[in-house]
Amino acid sequence: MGLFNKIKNMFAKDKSDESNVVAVLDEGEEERFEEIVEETSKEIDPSLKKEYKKHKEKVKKDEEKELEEEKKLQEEVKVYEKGLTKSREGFVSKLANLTNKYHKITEEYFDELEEILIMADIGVDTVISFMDRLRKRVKHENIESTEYLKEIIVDELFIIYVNDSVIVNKINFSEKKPTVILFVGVNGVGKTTTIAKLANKMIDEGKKVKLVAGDTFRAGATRQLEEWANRVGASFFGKEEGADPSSVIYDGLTEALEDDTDVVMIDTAGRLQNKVNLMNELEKINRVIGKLIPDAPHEVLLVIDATTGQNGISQAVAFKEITNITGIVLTKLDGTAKGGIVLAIKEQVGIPVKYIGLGERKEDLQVFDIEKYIYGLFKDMM
Ligand SMILES: Nc1nc2c(ncn2[C@@H]2O[C@H](COP(=O)(O)OP(=O)(O)OP(=O)(O)O)[C@@H](O)[C@H]2O)c(=O)[nH]1
Ligand SMILES: [Mg+2]
Repeated sequence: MGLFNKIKNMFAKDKSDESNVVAVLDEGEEERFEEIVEETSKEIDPSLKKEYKKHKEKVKKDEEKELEEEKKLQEEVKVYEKGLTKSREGFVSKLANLTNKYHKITEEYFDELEEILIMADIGVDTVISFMDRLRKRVKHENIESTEYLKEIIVDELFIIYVNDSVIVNKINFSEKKPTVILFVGVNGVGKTTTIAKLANKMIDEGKKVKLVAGDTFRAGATRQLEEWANRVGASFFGKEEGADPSSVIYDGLTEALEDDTDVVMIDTAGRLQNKVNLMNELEKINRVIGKLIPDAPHEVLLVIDATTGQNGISQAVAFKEITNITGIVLTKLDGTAKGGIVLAIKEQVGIPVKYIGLGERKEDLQVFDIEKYIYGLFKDMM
């Protein structure tokens, strides 16, 4: 079974199928079954009866847990579906039209397909190597119909992303408290809101989170972070505007070491007009963090705004040169039809996308999951 069908089966479950799985016995049958158990158990050992009851309770609990997890999964899939609406409408509907227009694969078909992929911001180099692979497969597998090729396209897009690598989208939590996460990125990409959303997620998981206002540059930045901390129930550390970011971070981490914080998230200023300055500043910040907690920061997350397209990719390349980025948060995917940027980042930057922002609500920040992403993108084609 191809990937296309696998993903389709994972998320596009027919609800009536689901209820069939849960209710193996219909109501009448279940009652009769209970009666039989009751009758037979009169003659058997009461401890067995107890055992049976225990077993039944466990089955019920497991079923409830499973339903709960299924519900959570469906909710997450919905966030992907909704957040990728623009991309789906822009890119996938074009792909569907192309399939309708050309029933057979021709050079014109390939040309138009290439154009659609480039428009989706998958990145020119990525598209060229993708088209190469596609042409080869069409030749080797003797594919003639564009309808079938649609499935191969989804397969190949997935391959671009996975591409022999192990996909690490998990946060690297430190065994010793606290885990330190540094957020970097240019102005306005969504660093502060991402911190708030991620803090909210971790607090929900029962972690004690502290937000540290390392952006002392922009007026109001410290207060904005403090407000978010209050709103999501995180603790906060900050100083006055214009203070040395490294000193804020040093004192914030000292406090975190004393008050049993699980996760420290550090906001930074994103001005990049001077690369050398930014590099020196980030170096100093890393040094200060390392002085207090030798293996920290445990994550350096670069936030980029998906609506800026290739410009965002250039930012990622620039940041990668000046500091050790461990993951990317791609925000505002809901605001662009160019959702293909996720694939371009993988191929052109080589840093895993760990989270994506699919809207402004706090639950719209999602762990990046390639299968849900592909489903959200291609759902109408499946
Ligand atoms: N639609 C949408 N909007 C988002 C998303 N993430 C962030 N935003 C919005 O982007 C705007 C900028 O967010 P901030 O978090 O202030 O960005 P920042 O990088 O901290 O900005 P500076 O502190 O000025 O450098 C806000 O209006 C956010 O609500 C997202 O995933 N989707
Ligand atoms: Mg900010």
